[in-house]
Amino acid sequence: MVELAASDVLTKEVLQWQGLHLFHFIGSSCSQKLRIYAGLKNIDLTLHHINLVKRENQTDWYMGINPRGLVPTLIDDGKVIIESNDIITYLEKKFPAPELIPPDRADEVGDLLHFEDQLHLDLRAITARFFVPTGMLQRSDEQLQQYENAGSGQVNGKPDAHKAAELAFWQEMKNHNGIPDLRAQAAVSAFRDALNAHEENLRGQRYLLGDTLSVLDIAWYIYANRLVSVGYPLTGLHPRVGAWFNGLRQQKLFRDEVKPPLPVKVISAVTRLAHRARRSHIETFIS
Ligand SMILES: N[C@@H](CCC(=O)N[C@@H](CS)C(=O)NCC(=O)O)C(=O)O
Repeated sequence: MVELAASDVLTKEVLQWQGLHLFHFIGSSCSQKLRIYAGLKNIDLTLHHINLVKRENQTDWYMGINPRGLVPTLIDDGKVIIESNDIITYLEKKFPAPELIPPDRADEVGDLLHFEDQLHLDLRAITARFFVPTGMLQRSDEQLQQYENAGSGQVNGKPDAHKAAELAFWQEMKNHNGIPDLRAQAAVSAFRDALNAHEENLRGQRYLLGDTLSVLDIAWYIYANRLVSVGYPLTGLHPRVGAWFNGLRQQKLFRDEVKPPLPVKVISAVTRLAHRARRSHIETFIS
């Protein structure tokens, strides 16, 4: 659980905040996951929008709250919790109903959420390669330097190793002027393998963990949605997963959450067409 120590938090004012506050971004996959979760639970959160396109996540103020400069972040009566899955696990204890993590399978769900989180940089690589134009995401040396220096660099009262992984991701992208083919290939394969496993799971059950909805369905719905948005042939390759995804999409909360605003729709459609014209669309990376 990544609950920050007071010394990790440089923006001290949030330590005095009362109630539940969520820092999020409209188009961020982890924020979408959390908003669906909170919606299903009817949890009343004060939302604070952090615009990633305007790099509001890299201001000293926000890096002083989340030393990784990532969304989401939860503040609960001055407690600062980062990492979407940790936030969900925390909220599940505070708001047990309706149950979205069966208590008798909490460890198993923890492992499966950890696995899901491990794929997050793969999702980002796929997004950066196939969903948005490279220039929109590229970081300059100056921005990387600023990111490196901002915030306490600590979580749980200790130096944070994860920041180096973030820096490595953006540095690699900068060095290659985008996501290199091999990186894209590895990311697509990682998702294909995981979805093949879900295809097997769904052979005899309605949802990923059994016959009732759980946080895993929410988390993987968001991943599946992003993959579908970039042209991954979900139903063609994994028909049961495709049917599960379309079933969840029938629910208003799930459907509305992933509806992209018009400018994003246009930009991603143009990016997709450009990749197709160059024959470098996602399907060419499926081995
Ligand atoms: N493992 C983290 C990942 C958080 C993350 O990478 N968030 C993305 C949005 S989905 C972000 O804030 N990116 C910042 C950026 O792109 O600069 C979690 O689950 O909360």
